[in-house]
Amino acid sequence: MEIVEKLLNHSRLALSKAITAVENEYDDAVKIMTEIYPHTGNAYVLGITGPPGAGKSTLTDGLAKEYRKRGKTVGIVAIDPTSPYSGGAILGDRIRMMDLMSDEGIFVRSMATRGSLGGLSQKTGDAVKLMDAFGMDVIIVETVGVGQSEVDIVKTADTSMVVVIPGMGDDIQAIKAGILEIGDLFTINKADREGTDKLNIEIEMMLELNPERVAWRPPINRTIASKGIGIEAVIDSIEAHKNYLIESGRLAEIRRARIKNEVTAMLNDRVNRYIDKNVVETPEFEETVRKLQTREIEPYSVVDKIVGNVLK
Ligand SMILES: Nc1nc2c(ncn2[C@@H]2O[C@H](COP(=O)(O)OP(=O)(O)O)[C@@H](O)[C@H]2O)c(=O)[nH]1
Ligand SMILES: [Mg+2]
Repeated sequence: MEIVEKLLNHSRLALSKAITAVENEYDDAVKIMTEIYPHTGNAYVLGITGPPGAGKSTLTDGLAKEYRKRGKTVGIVAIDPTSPYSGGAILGDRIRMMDLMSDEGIFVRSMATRGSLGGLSQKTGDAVKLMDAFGMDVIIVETVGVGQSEVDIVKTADTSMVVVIPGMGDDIQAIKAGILEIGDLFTINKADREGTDKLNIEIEMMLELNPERVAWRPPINRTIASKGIGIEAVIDSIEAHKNYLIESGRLAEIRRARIKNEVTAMLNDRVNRYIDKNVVETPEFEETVRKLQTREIEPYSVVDKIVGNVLK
């Protein structure tokens, strides 16, 4: 396909159009992804999650700039609905991003969260693959750590970073549910605020309680992202984690698990669509539901029969 050839030849416009095709499920999206696939698997994927307003986007800006200094190209996929990368950016943020936009080695894209998060997870994966094929060395996926699906998105990264900030009230309790377990590294942003030491101790204690963390102990970094302070140490930690993953053989395992998850999700999606179209949305099914309601039949045999037919 022409668009794929252009993308592989570093056309930013083609990359942008390809992501739009995937995002809106245009007819050529599947064909694009099919042709792109052999060219993927080279980028390092960093997931960043944390509560809204923690400074994830500010931190992402800083990390991207630092990666550029180190000679790496960077793709950014932002799935934060309040992200300054989105159309609803406030002026200050927009200016901040303009900085990044003018650099050819950086490509920023926000994904709309409309529609289901399940679908979003696949679209995010596709956007990452497109940036990967385009040739970005590092791809940063930023998402708000609020729901399970968002956490799942970050889980598929090679390295997952959890951003926390002091003074969130019940500090650790507020973020404990779900997202703390996935952190390969922790960044305490807004370290210019009171409560940073306390939060640091709390995270350390929590990591102490997690017996699974023996081979890799998640480092805790402190940053003041708005001033660009502490960014280099974060990148050093990411590199250290990457080296650990490579040397321990974990990176290959993580990537295998990611592929397995992706293809399983694709299979489920395809089967669900087939059943919706050929079973659920038929007049016979309405009749079946009526008979179930009057207890003329029971659902277990109905399901057995339908699955038997589908498998034929
Ligand atoms: N005081 C302080 N403010 C920060 C820091 N980092 C970011 N901010 C501000 O926090 C607000 C939210 O940042 P943003 O990056 O959009 O957060 P996100 O929702 O996690 O992506 C913005 O006004 C930033 O300027 C920091 O280290 N210290
Ligand atoms: Mg953001």
